[in-house]
Amino acid sequence: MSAPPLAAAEFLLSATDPARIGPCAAEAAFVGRSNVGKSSLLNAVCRKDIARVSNTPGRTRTINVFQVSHGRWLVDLPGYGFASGPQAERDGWGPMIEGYLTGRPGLRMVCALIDAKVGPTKLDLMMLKWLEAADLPWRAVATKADQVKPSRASAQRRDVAQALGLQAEDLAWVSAKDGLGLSGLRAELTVWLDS
Ligand SMILES: Nc1nc2c(ncn2[C@@H]2O[C@H](COP(=O)(O)OP(=O)(O)OP(=O)(O)O)[C@@H](O)[C@H]2O)c(=O)[nH]1
Ligand SMILES: [Mg+2]
Repeated sequence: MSAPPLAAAEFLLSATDPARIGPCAAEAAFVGRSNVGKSSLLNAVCRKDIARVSNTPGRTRTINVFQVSHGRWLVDLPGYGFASGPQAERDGWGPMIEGYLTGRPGLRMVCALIDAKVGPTKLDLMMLKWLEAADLPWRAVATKADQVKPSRASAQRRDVAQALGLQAEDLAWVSAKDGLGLSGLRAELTVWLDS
């Protein structure tokens, strides 16, 4: 049976303790630094405003689960790097996100969001290393691509990909604002949730 469209997604639950989130068949999560556009991207792929968005970094403070169909979830996570400085770097992204990511057997894909214009920060690179070490599948997604001048876009995509050790075509290049790249990402999400 093929999965229903992502537009069927509805808010299911919020949690701060990942151990209290029950099992599911398949889920895909959005991670990235505060303000990179995780909640906006979730809304954009679902074509509805279900996740809360804000100009202020640190908007999403809990693990927020959206159900596409029974047991098939999209998960919006709090951002990292909000409190900057050496302490924050040592702390990584904290027990909540780490606990979630390591405790989900149904986690099919981690969409790792990177700002298309800024490129990967030190914390972004640490996060990817961590995902690799934890043996979790991840997909690099460059957000806010509308903020890169069209004349710079292909060079910037190549540079950001290179900084991540990827080829340009292995870096999804999306904008929640103008819809760039969303249909491809929707198709991927549907496949992951269907598996
Ligand atoms: N230009 C542009 N702005 C965007 C895009 N996506 C998100 N934004 C803006 O970026 C800001 C942060 O967006 P959020 O979706 O709340 O970011 P987040 O990663 O969920 O942030 P936290 O929940 O704090 O971790 C908001 O002001 C959004 O309007 C995009 O594709 N293009
Ligand atoms: Mg958010």
